[in-house]
Amino acid sequence: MDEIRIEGLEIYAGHGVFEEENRNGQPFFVNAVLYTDLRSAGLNDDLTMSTHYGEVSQLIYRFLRDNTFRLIETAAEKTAEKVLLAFPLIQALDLEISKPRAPIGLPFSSVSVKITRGWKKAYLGIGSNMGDKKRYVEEAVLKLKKNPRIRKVRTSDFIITEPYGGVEQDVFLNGAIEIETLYTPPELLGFLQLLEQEAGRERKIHWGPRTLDLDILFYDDFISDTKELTVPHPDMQNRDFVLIPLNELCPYYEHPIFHKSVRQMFEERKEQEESE
Ligand code: A4P
Ligand code: MG
Repeated sequence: MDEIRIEGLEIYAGHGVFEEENRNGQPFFVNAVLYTDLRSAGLNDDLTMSTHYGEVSQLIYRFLRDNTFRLIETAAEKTAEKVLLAFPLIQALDLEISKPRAPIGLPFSSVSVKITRGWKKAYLGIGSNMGDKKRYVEEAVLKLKKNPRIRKVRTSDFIITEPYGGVEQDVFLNGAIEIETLYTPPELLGFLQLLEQEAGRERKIHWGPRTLDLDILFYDDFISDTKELTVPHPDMQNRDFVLIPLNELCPYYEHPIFHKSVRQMFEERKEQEESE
């Protein structure tokens, strides 16, 4: 991806663990690399199609001058999020904050932290088979859309599906959702579980009836196999209620372990069903 670079932005500010640092202040230096597509702006000579590096610099400058953090880690984390939320064309950024006069008591030239943060694409499975299913699902989508750390929410059609997994229960309303998010995978899971709780979800029977179920199907090319978080979803290739809506949203998306597209998994599942 193309880059806009800001180097050596100097800010006199009060970040530090010691009270004198907060009181007296000292110089900090920021380097930022903004990852963004510059093609249209370049071809059209039009600033509105790009991100104004002056405005980004001003925002970083004011934010770090007007707030006080103990750690430069926190200063970097908060500044990165501020920039990503304020400038939607920036897909990701590297942010480095250095502190050349940190109270170390030894000769050194500088200490710094550098982080990379950005919007990550994720796919969610959503299902309901209790009460007003349509309302539970619609409310969840609305809450995803309202969260500032989630954007570009796109939903599949919602389909009625027979219960899978052997538990006798009502039919499900199922769908898939594409998002971009600033959350890490565990943070995203935490937010989805909050939405489940708000829908009055009770965990009684494994694979049993539920007002709302939200699963992370894919998160970028992230792979995890802990009990708390298994991504990609370990059983997706066997589930029509996942593959049908997912194939509608992202047929060419590649499974990071099987290295198969969603369409391929969907076709293979159909073949398997036909031979059963
Ligand atoms: N967890 C691990 N990985 C993930 C992930 N990728 N996304 C953990 C979300 N959660 C994940 O889930 C149990 C634990 O899974 C959580 O604590 C989380 O840390 P749960 O939602 O409390 O329990 P569950 O839903 O009963 O179990 P599970 O294994 O999540 O079931 P599924 O896979 O959600 O399947 N039939 C139809 N037609 N449509 C359905 O939607 N859903 C299920 C439930 C069964 N049959 C269905 C449908
Ligand atoms: Mg679940």
